[in-house]
Amino acid sequence: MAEKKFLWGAATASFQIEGGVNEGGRGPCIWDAYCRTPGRVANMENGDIACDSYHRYMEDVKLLKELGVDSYRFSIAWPRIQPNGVGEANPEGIAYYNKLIDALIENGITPFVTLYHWDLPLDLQICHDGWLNRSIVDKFVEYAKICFDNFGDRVKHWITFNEPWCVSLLGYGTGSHAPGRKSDIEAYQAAHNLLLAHAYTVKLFRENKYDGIIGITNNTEWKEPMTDSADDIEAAERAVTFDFGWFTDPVVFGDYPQVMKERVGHKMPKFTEEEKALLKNSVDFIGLNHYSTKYVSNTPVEGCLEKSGNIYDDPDVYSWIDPEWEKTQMGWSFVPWGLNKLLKWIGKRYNNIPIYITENGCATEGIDDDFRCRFLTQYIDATLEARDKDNVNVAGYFCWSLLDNFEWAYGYAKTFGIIACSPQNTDRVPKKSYYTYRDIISRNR
Ligand code: GBH
Repeated sequence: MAEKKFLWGAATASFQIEGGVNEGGRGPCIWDAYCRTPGRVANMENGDIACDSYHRYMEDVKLLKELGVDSYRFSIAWPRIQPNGVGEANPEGIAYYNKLIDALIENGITPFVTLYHWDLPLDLQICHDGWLNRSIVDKFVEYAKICFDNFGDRVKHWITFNEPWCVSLLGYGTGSHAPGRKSDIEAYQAAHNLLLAHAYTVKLFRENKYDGIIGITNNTEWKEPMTDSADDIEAAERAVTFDFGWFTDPVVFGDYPQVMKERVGHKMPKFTEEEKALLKNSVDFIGLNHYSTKYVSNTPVEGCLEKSGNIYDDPDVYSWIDPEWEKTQMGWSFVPWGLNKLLKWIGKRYNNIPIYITENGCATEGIDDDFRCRFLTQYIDATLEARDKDNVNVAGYFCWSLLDNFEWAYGYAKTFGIIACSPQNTDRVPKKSYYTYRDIISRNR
């Protein structure tokens, strides 16, 4: 099933770019409500306008074409398809994505579609407890079926979930993302239902014989052992396993990682034998979102980060950030070799399964974004080295992001785009890195 051609791409997500929140019959989502809750999002910014891609999507397609990408990763807003999360498909929502998909294909760009990038229909949260309620599994499968039936003739690359780690841990564990809950139990419960929704969606996809490939996108930093002591090596392994293995072991091996069951199993729901069988090998590829690296040790070291006092501490490790490392606008460290090591780790643990880097990039200021030019160049070098020297099965690379957009709790202050854009001025202005990325693509093709 895996394709041979390396896909060069750029990525976005519906809530972060579309705007038009009250148009085309779209219902409200949990982020619309979260943005209106004081103290949640910087400057109380919201997604009402964002990049206005709901109206200006043809400009996005044109810029993608000039960039020379093979593929565009975008997400479908569930509340455009089913305004309340259940029932008949909304024809205007279907029409919007039909137009986008057709425009991409006419321009030779492969659509790579995420079904869920965090914009849960609000009604499902308020009246049904969102990802905490097992009933969401069937609801998600119904939504996915509408998408497969309407777009599957042209879309051959599907991602069920973007970063279920963020949905669970940030949404239900620490509360820094919508719906803003703070409970370990809820985070593990949400994770469980996300994984089951993934498994039943893939079951449907395969049983109904839709044409194409389907996977999940998971995120993690690389965790480098602080020293070569056995304890630190194990701590680093444990940290990556808690982040990435939490959602990747189940979809490849059929269950949560052993180390999680041993340490936090009392807080986690368990899969039945039937669910395990369904989860096992429920991906054709793994999507990886990767941004940064930290050192990890088993015992505290001078200058290490404070513990968080919440679910973040569950891996029971200490993190240390090298002060010498360059930092992005988010404060995240620029460490390209971390991606190289992570790709090798994933390839080894998951039997050389195909990997798409579905997001990589950085926040930095300005149009003359030399920092981003270096960032992309070096992270792409690290990617191609893993593929060519270490035979890791990397099948594509998507830059995050095509546009400056709504950066969740940070609002519009953090800019990840290779093209400038803001709600105040939605004209698109390519940055220096847009041209650098264009050159990288044309050179490596
Ligand atoms: C992705 O999430 C999202 O998919 C995307 O929508 C978003 O715009 C993009 O990244 C940029 O943020 O605070 O040093 O401990 C990012 C997932 C998870 C990456 C937490 C950073 C913690 C770094 N993030 N991780 S740190």
